[in-house]
Amino acid sequence: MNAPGMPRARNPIELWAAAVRQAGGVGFGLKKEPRARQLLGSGGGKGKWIAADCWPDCGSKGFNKAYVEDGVVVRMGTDDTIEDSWNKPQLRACARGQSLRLWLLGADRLKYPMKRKHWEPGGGKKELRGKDEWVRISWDEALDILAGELKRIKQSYGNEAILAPWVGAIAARALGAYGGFTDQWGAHSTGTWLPAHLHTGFGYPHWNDRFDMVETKLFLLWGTNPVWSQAGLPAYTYMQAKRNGARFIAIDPFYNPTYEMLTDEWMPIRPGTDHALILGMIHTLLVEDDPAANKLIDWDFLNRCTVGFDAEHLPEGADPRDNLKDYVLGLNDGQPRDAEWAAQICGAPPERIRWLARLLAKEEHAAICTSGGVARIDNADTLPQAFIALTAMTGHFGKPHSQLGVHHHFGTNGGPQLVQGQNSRSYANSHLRAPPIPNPVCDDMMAGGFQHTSRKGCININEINTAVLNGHYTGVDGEKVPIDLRMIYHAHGSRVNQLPNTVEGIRAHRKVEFVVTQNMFMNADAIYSDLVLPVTSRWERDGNVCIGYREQLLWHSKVMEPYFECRDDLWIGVELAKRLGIDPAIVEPWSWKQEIFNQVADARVMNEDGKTFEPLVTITKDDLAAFDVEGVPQQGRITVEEFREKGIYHIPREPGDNHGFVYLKEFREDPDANPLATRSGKLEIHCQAIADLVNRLGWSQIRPIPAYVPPMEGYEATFSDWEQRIKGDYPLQVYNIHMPRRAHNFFDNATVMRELFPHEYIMNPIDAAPRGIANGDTVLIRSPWGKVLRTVWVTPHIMPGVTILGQGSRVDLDEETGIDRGGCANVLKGSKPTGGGHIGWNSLIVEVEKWTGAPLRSDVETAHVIPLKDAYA
Ligand SMILES: Nc1nc2c(c(=O)[nH]1)N[C@H]1C(S)=C(S)[C@@H](COP(=O)(O)OP(=O)(O)OC[C@H]3O[C@@H](n4cnc5c(=O)[nH]c(N)nc54)[C@H](O)[C@@H]3O)O[C@H]1N2
Ligand SMILES: Nc1nc2c(c(=O)[nH]1)N[C@H]1C(S)=C(S)[C@@H](COP(=O)(O)OP(=O)(O)OC[C@H]3O[C@@H](n4cnc5c(=O)[nH]c(N)nc54)[C@H](O)[C@@H]3O)O[C@H]1N2
Ligand code: SF4
Ligand SMILES: [Mo]
Repeated sequence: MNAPGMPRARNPIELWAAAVRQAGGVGFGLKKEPRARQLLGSGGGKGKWIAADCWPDCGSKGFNKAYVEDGVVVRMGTDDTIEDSWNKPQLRACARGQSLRLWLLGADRLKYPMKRKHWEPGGGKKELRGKDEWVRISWDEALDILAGELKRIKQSYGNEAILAPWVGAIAARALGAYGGFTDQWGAHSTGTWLPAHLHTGFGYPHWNDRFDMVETKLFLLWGTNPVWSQAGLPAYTYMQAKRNGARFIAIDPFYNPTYEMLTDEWMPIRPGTDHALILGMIHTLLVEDDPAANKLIDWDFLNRCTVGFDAEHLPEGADPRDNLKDYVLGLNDGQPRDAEWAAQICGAPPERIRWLARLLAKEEHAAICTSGGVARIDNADTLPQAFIALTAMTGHFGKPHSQLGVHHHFGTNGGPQLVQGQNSRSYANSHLRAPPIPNPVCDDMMAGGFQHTSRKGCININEINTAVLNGHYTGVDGEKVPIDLRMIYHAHGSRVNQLPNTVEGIRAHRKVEFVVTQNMFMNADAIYSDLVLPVTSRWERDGNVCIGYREQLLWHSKVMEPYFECRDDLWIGVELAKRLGIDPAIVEPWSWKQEIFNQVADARVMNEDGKTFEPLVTITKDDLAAFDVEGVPQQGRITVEEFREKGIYHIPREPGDNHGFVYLKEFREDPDANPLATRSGKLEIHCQAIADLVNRLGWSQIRPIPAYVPPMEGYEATFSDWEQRIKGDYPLQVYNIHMPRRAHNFFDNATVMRELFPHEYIMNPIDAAPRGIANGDTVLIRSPWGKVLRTVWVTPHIMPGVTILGQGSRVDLDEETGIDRGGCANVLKGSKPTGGGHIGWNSLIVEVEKWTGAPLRSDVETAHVIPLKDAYA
């Protein structure tokens, strides 16, 4: 599908999709292109190829190599360590990974420690944060300032006054030993799937093995875009299924490049209305099912393996009215959730809804593949239960070639990790595997900090900025908990930019007494700080070990010397500990080099029997001496040197081997002998645990069954009068997808990526024309929360009434007008908590107008417009 009137070269989808096709679908590895031969060639002979890490939070993992000549990285390459085959595919890098050199060595890379010119202890002209000049200082001065402010604030206000949820595992050790800090909880990425994975019995990871999956006959790609947001093997697996004749149907407001590559049909629906669509499908099946004839519903599975579908199968003590069947048929309130009702909300015609329901129910081998994006919606707390109900009633759990798959981060390939090692794919989790140092302020972390049971010293991510500004946050029982935050310590994040309500976030940053950012880049956190600490990238450290997907382990080596005066996070942690009077060995019990060698030694690979594991590497005494580390010799599959030299190990696979996996197979066969970890032991369509969690917090009240609750800022909210269908002040929906040119803030300043993928606001011609907006115009986007300028891409790839502003672009706020010229999605997003404490990024409403002021300059021209001039002059 091409956008009429679109110059091809300016259409990011076309470019991206073309890149995928040329690369054979493997996430933009450039192997088959002439340019790729240059990239993968010998590199000229003088230098050497080094396995070079790529560690953004990109939802995926590609293998990168850097060609280094005289200590300088001159080109990038990817996985050519094996012949490419479906049984054992290369782990190719995507376009972002291949631009890493340009991004990492770009103009906004931090080089020296800096302080804000008008900073003084206690803040000093705090309102100048983000506008002040920068002064280059020594590391000694920088670390003395940091330790001095930590001491002063701890003494005056206590450790709770230190807000440091993103400080990273290393500094967290120092701060933990120093008495702790205030932390955060709540799901960014998974939306409402996280509580669902914990409480409904539908856990994570849950995908079937890829060899199973390619035999699937029907895929509903339901709000997922792995070609952009989980680049690499997921899309490759889908391509194999397509070659096997599978049919693909897209259900999404946006006709994205994954769908361009795979789908036969596109069913546009509005953001945040999937729940209504599912209920309409369930209604269709309930009224059309004939157990004697068409067998649309798998009653056997529903009755044996789930609770909550009908009144006869409820958990003990449940209100008999709380069952999905009666709710959908409208037996209690006279409102059937039929296809007509659903169509009013989601925008798909009723006959299409019924068609889709029948198609899914009749296909023996079907899969619903969806994403966190669909659940990053206000009030979507029971949406996952609706997906579970639909999958269960159509008989697609626990059977070969059938499944419900959510999040493509490690999918589309489920089952036990076949090559086991550290998961340090992204910046957040590279650390020493030493026993953690407890944080005395925040007493209790569950599920990796996403969910809290007592939430002492721990603020929901929606309330971070308001807690700073208003001095309180919501406790576990919905109560107001007072807090007096005086300092913000940033590392491993871009929180000003990536949390809701960036303008409010800037105000919060100007309120506290001290802000420090420890990063590689002058990101928005650094801009609004008093002190900036430049850190080394993973290219400048003693390597990293990391799992790929289920079948690969990667070992990246040091690529270059530390850039200018950049120092490792580990070194900074140690120096900070010394100044705080803490034993530095608490932060660094052993060296990073030793840690990495330990990780290599501990790596395990599954044997052909599909049950036992053996060490991946053989280690000799000579190896220990050569690497100058401690350890014990061991026998494994490959030599240390081979692993280091290649940088990647792939386990051999073939169809029918002992590594296959079908999620919930044993449970389906015998649910009583294989109960799930839920209150009922069954899959919970009726899930009291989720209702309790949400209702206790008090931001909203929900039923234990998947009853539809409109989002606070969803389609319904675009009307001032829903009954009469009269549009309100914000008549359009906007939502934030994860865009190809960057991973959040990562890569966003690589000019080549800016050139390829301009950061445009996406809208349909039907919405643009009456507003006098043409493709390429600059437009002003207004939400109830803020204003953003962007160049517009007018295209039928997005459905009418819905618009897209990709997330991750750095804020560039004009303080006089309050307008953001950077296109930061969070300027449009309010920080209103919802449900179980996730963030509803994809439920937003706006109005758009043509901008009559000076048009925006191109993304490429503005790549490095950052306040650095004073520091480096
Ligand atoms: N390039 C790139 N890749 C990334 C990231 C990045 O920043 N850039 N970030 C990574 C991270 S941390 C995460 S959490 C993941 C996120 O990855 P996902 O959770 O998959 O989210 P997106 O890629 O934003 O959106 C996926 C698809 O969902 C659709 N969609 C959004 N809302 C709705 C809805 O309400 N209903 C329906 N039916 N469809 C909807 C979008 O149009 C899009 O086609 O991406 C990861 N990968
Ligand atoms: N509006 C809107 N906002 C969103 C989303 C959305 O869909 N819409 N998506 C949300 C999601 S899913 C996520 S996961 C978050 C991500 O939000 P963040 O995690 O805050 O964003 P990143 O840009 O990935 O931040 C990572 C930072 O770590 C730095 N870094 C990398 N390596 C190191 C290191 O070794 N040491 C140190 N000290 N720093 C390092 C990088 O330079 C970068 O600045 O954004 C969320 N924000
Ligand atoms: S950005 Fe992600 S998918 Fe792309 S090369 Fe880097 S790790 Fe791989
Ligand atoms: Mo995420």
